[in-house]
Amino acid sequence: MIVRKLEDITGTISDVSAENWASQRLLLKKDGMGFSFHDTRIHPGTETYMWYKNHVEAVYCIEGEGELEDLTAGKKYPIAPGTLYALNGNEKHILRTQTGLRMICVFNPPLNGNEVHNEEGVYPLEDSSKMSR
Ligand code: 9YT
Repeated sequence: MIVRKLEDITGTISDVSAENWASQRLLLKKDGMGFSFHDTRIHPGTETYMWYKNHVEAVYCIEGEGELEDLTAGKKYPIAPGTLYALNGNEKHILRTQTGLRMICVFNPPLNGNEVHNEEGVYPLEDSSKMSR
């Protein structure tokens, strides 16, 4: 059995940051569960383009508000606590938030832990740093 707290992974390989978000990865591939499990905070005033071409991902919002745009289907969805979206078709998408978001994310196949800085399929918008915060 694995029992883990956020404080246990602070400052470890499982505590990762990118320009628009920070992700604390509570379960990784090495844990042998078949998925990875992340507590991710999307920073306020950001717009993030993502394309997980090698993974499926389920994302459950627990804090904040935002908007998800499915670029593959051409649809937009409001995101708020209690909303889940599942990328079951490798959809290219954009996540926008003014308030910031806290999301629980599950990836299959599981991440190893160090994908953030060279993560294949994740391409933040080039001008996202110019947005107001
Ligand atoms: C919602 C989302 O996909 N955010 C990007 C971070 C990702 N969840 C990760 O690598 O932890």
